[in-house]
Amino acid sequence: MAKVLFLYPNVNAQEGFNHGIAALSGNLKADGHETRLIHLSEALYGAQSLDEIADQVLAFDPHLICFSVMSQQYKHALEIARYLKSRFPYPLALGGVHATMVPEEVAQDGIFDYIGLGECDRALPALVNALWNDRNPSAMPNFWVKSEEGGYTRNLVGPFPELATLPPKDYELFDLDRMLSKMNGWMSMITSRGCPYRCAYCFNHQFLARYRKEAGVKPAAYLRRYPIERIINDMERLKTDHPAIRTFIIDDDLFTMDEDYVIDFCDAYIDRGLGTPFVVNAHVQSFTAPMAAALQAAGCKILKFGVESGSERIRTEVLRRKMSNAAIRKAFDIAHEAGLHTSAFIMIGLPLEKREDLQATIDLLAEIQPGRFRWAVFYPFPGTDIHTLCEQEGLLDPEKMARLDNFYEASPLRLDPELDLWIRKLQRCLHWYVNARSALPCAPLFQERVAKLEGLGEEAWSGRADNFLDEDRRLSEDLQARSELHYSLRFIQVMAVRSDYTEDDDGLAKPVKEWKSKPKPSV
Ligand code: B12
Repeated sequence: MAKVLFLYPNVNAQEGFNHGIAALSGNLKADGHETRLIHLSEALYGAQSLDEIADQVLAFDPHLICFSVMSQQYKHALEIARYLKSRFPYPLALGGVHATMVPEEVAQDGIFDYIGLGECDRALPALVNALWNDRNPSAMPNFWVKSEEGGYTRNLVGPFPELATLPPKDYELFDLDRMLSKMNGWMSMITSRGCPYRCAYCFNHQFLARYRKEAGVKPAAYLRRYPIERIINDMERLKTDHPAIRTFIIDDDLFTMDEDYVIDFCDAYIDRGLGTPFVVNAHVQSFTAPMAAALQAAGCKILKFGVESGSERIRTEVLRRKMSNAAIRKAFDIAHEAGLHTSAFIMIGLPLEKREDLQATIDLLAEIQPGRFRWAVFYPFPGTDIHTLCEQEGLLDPEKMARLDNFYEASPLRLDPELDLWIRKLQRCLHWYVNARSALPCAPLFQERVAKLEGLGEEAWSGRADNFLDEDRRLSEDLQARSELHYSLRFIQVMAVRSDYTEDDDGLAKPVKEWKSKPKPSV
């Protein structure tokens, strides 16, 4: 049968598992095909040159090479694909979120023979079967197929796959033990697909719009779950085969959509004696006390909420994320009363955001006191409504956008220089501002520090920025010694954790040792 090679450019990004590839590989294997993976991750395997990649490709001698990409990794995929094309005759396919959001841009580059749109669980095996049996692949659903003349036949997407009918995921295509040792034993799981919200910065509104238009899918059909039994079986087997698993991170867009489901899942988790701590994503609008109690009883270690901004105006008008500050407070209170450790996701540098909006974000964090908060500098993904808004407002700076392949460093938008400088300061020190505005006894100390930060101009700040990690660690150690509650940077450079949170065998939340901000090209 056919040999299919997956290439995952997981470059200068959070390293880890890819559920799309695992699902596709499982589907191909169910049809009898052979699969292999080249996982490009400088964090996991070190940088690999184009020639090293080409050698591995040649050694497998595949019938089809499948790239899976998100937007910020597309440029890496393109570079590798161009190189492979210059050396080998293997047909190239590209899929993943980026291909679905902006297939026109991918088609314009003209490198890929097949552009996969949407969920290709059954569409990819259908394509491979056609290629293997020498059938004409040009009418394959979900694929834009390159013709001999260079244009593309643009086929429509088919209906969403039904999750319960899909073959098992091929978890073992990845080197899980290597990943687990690098990621402190965290194993990613997905229990559902789809989201009921249509936030302007997320891919979901566009993704569903294509399915509505091309396949006549109703919005309700977008939300699908794997049977609980199947997920629990997967978790059990993974734990047996990989004793290094210490935490399951349930990466669904939204795990807490439905109270009955959450309770049933938690009951099954307890009944089967899984016992491994787990982490879930929640939404303040649909979070309830019975959910909190069930999650707490089953061993939920972190409950993550998207807060994004403390400004109701920004959330409503720019992000299309309608929820009141009162709803946010209530959800965090419910979680804290149940004894859950909470996390708030935050974005800074949003389009049309003013100084007072950023101040509202700081104030809301100081007030709700999440267990931790994690922030990103806003990056507009192509194909989203917020990308269009940025374009209309003249905020897009193509040069900055092309340079950045992460959202840790700086804003890719054209911003007022004073605001831009403040955003760069907040990118490193957001938690100092939150400490300063909180009701914690450490507040006056941080107010003093923040006042000094505020006085720094462009040059003085750039001299200081890289030393901030050490400064933060030293200050945190002093405060810890005095048992003064505060937020400090832990685990990664864009996450602040309350100092009374403990984790791991040594009982400590790990301080951050280095900035992960410089691009480390792997190709
Ligand atoms: C879990 C998750 C992660 C996990 C695991 C990543 C993974 N790929 O599985 C981790 C934490 C590692 C992660 C990291 C990142 N993520 Co993430 N992540 C998600 C999340 C919540 C679920 C992904 C998922 O498993 N979906 C289910 C699977 C089955 O779908 P899928 O992967 O898209 O695959 C299907 C199709 O795309 C297609 N397909 C996929 N590959 C291919 C290849 C071919 C050839 C074909 C034909 C088809 C095809 O078929 C698959 C099966 O149906 C999504 C949101 C979402 N709901 O998709 C965000 C999302 C994908 N992530 C996003 C981002 C931005 C990131 C990061 C950049 C964040 C960071 N700070 O570094 C990194 C980038 C990692 C990288 N690529 O190197 C954005 C991407 C936006 C964009 N336009 O690029 C998303 C869409 C969230 C959002 N808000 O919009 N992420």
